[in-house]
Amino acid sequence: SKPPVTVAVTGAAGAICYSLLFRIAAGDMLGADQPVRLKLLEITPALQALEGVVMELDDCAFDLVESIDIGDDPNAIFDGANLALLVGARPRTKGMERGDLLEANGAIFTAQGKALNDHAADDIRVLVTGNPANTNALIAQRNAPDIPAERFNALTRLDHNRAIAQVANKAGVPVSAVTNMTIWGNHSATQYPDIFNAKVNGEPAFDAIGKDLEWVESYFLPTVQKRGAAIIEARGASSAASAANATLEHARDWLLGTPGGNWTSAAIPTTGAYGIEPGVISSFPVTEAGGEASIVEGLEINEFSRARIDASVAELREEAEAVKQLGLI
Ligand code: NAX
Repeated sequence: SKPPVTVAVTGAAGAICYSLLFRIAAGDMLGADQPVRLKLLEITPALQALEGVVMELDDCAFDLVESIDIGDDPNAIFDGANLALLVGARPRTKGMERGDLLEANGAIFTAQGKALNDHAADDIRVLVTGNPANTNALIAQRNAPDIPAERFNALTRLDHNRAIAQVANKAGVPVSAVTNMTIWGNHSATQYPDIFNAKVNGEPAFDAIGKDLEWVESYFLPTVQKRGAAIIEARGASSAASAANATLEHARDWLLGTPGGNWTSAAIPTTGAYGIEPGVISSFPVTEAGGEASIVEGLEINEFSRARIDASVAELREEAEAVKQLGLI
């Protein structure tokens, strides 16, 4: 059988991981023939709860799981990791300003970036789900100078999947008919889901929704941008199973490849493509194979899209500037 892949996951006792870990262990991420070693990081007060999660993983007797280690030291947990899924983060609590949030997460992601730099395997790939995901990924990246910069991604796949679901519903087609969706920019309310380059049954998605610009502007964009808040409102808790699914799909496509003729959305270090200068981690349309992502170049960006992409990238630059001022990068 194949040699095992070592997967480190942070925030392992949290809500997203309560779904994510079981699906990784079942083979949904790396395949039904790929054994995994799980290394799970939590903060000290959550280790007892994590022990309970591990008891449940044990009780599934997943054939693919070779070992499970837990701990509160990132240096030990990231040791030998081939893939790190950074899900744990400090949530925004009442009265917390944006600067406080960036600072609290800065402490986490500087330490984790350094630990990855010093201990992860040479082929390490790092995906940040914990919010503010793009800027947390930037902080980790800048604190890991020995790891190639493009190995740090942030999650916008949930936004991507949400956008597909909305277009499918409007066009009256199954989700499988919707392809070539793109989320541009930040995983925040400024993100831009691009219907103009998306397709429905291979034809322009904008045509398939009856060229209804009013729907795009007043319903589609805000629904995708504010979906997280709508889930909290309805469920009384933030999206967990769908966020776990998106994290898993991002990692799967990154390592195993995107299907031909389609692309996905991933927040990756900017390269200058589409006039977006290096220095932030922004979402793009990407094709992937064997752990490498390439931006899909040459898509037409209309004026409506351009303004919104630029606004979201401007927000990313503000966040990067704020963490620079705090001395985190
Ligand atoms: P939970 O609060 O249920 O779990 C987070 C866990 O992380 C907790 O158990 C906590 O103890 C742990 N943790 C905190 N600091 C840590 C550290 N330094 N090292 C290791 N573990 C640490 O949150 P959950 O619902 O699982 O969400 C996790 C993160 O995902 C949050 O930051 C959330 O905002 C973010 N999300 C990102 C999404 C995206 O699309 N990028 C969507 C879903 C979600 O909102």
